[in-house]
Amino acid sequence: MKVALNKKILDKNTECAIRNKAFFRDNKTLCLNVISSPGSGKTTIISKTVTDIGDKLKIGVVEGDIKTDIDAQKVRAAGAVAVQIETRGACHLTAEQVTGALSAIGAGDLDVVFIENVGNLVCPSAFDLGEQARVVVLSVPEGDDKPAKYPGTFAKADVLLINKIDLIDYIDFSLDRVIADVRSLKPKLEIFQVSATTGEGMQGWYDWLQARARDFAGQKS
Ligand SMILES: Nc1nc2c(ncn2[C@@H]2O[C@H](COP(=O)(O)OP(=O)(O)O)[C@@H](O)[C@H]2O)c(=O)[nH]1
Ligand SMILES: [Mg+2]
Repeated sequence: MKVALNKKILDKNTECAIRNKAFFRDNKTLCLNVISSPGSGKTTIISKTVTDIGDKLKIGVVEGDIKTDIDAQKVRAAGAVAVQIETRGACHLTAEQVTGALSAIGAGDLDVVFIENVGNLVCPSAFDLGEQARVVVLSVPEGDDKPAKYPGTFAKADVLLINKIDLIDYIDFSLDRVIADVRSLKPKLEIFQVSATTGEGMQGWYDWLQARARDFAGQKS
């Protein structure tokens, strides 16, 4: 006899991600999962965001790295409350690790939590952490072929920050190609061209972030 099982059997990460998402929803805390190659500028973007609009949004950061708390120290220096997760070799964060980090930053009292994932364009995209949106960073020196080579990560993004735009005149990088490639993967992707070091283009990102945080908080009241 065959028995039809309509209930999807969830893996442990998905179960934790669902719980995290409910936590963020109940507390009106917008959670963003930030994914990119190492060195594209995740920490610099988060730090600059905290410096520039930390008076308008209460921001916390969950940092993921294989080793060290260097990035947690950097974002704390910018004024954010932060906790570091050392994955000790793992190439991505898990939803369970994020659950364990939330009380350390008092996430329930924050407007925005950034999760800076372990740097790479492969593994993090396969693991839901319970975030409301994914922010993928691609920096100009990495080359314009990355969306074509790593489509899975870009197809799941909600926002693309093309960082280090200050270097565009010095590097062979076609913005047109990147934009066409990512739009073919995700037509509604929000794209901002920014420089986290000069501040160029950052206002558009801040406007998006503040509007999204406001809408998210409003939806649940
Ligand atoms: N020229 C330039 N350098 C940047 C920019 N953003 C970050 N960097 C530099 O890129 C390096 C890596 O940045 P980091 O934020 O640590 O990258 P992460 O590994 O993605 O967190 C650092 O030396 C930053 O100063 C930018 O917009 N322009
Ligand atoms: Mg970093």
